Amino acid sequence: MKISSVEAVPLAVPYRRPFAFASGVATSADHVLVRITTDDGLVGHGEAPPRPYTYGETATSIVAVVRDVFAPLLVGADPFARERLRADLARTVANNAAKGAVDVALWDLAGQACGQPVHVLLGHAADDVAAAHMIGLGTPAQMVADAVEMSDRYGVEAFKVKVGRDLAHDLAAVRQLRRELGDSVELYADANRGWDADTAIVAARRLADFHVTMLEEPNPADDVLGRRRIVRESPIPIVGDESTITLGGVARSLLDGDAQAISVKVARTGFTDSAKIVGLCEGLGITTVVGNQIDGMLGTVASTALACGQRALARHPVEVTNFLLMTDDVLAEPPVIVDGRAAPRQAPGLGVTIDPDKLAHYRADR
Ligand code: MUC
Ligand code: MG
Repeated sequence: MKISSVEAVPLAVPYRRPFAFASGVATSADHVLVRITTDDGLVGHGEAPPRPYTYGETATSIVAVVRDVFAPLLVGADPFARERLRADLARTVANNAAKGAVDVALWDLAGQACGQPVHVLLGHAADDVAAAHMIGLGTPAQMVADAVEMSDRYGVEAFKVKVGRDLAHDLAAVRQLRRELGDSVELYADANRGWDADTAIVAARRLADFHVTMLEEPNPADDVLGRRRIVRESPIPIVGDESTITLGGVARSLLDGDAQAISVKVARTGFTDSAKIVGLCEGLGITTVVGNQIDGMLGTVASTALACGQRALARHPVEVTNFLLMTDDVLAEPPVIVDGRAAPRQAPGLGVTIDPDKLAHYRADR
């Protein structure tokens, strides 16, 4: 089996409302659909969400690097030779989301070729996982309303609360969330580098008072000594996300004392490097959690497959609900969250079908 074509299709699907966080705001799903076709007619899919505030990529840059740089390396290659292709792609630095989408599409193909779902190929650790919901920045009342809806409608009991602006405002939101949701739900926080080290240390102590379990990216990790000071003084673990986006980056961050847990995202490390990161962390006794890059529906299906494939990831609630912001998508069937849990698809590969009419409607290069 050989790869016969690689496409990168920019999409534009409106959100119900913007999703805000300390480093940016997303107003629509302007993701890039990567489609890899083989000479025997299989089609693998991956989704790259452009996050300029995190990786410097835009939809235009993702389309260009996939079409102009990666496609010539992929066409004619064996899609099972993922390690060779990974090395070929690695000759181009960065472009994390573009590489992640290519890797996801290759695993989708491998699963289809073997007649097995991706989570089974990855190790089939769980039949489903608890879902966690990311609450975007807003007024305390808006943030509580979002969480209550997710709890009442979908049974979600774990929430990652965006923080990282004015501390009094953040603490007011967390206080109200804890009061409305009760003690049994898990709250953890993500500042997306919004604070300086001194503010972050105060914040970590105050968040711990509300039984917040972890704090992600409190300040820029490049503030090297400041970050180490936070890690030393925080009563709750500091999670690396945008400062730990590659296998080597995770290793360096852990050795330098920049983070005590790692957020793993299919959207930037695909299945291949996500599994390598999980293995590295498992060996070191470091917690890994599946994060959400404001994934669309395809990315959500992939994140669920990863979590259900790896034991270390299946243990913690998995961030798989933010596709609900989308008014629609190109997938024929949206992901499903029931009783606070997400299950992987049972069909071979990722088990997704692209609706051709929706693709025609939402493609941004018409
Ligand atoms: C997160 O966990 O930081 C926001 C930007 C991005 O790339 O991912 C999200 C969520
Ligand atoms: Mg984060």
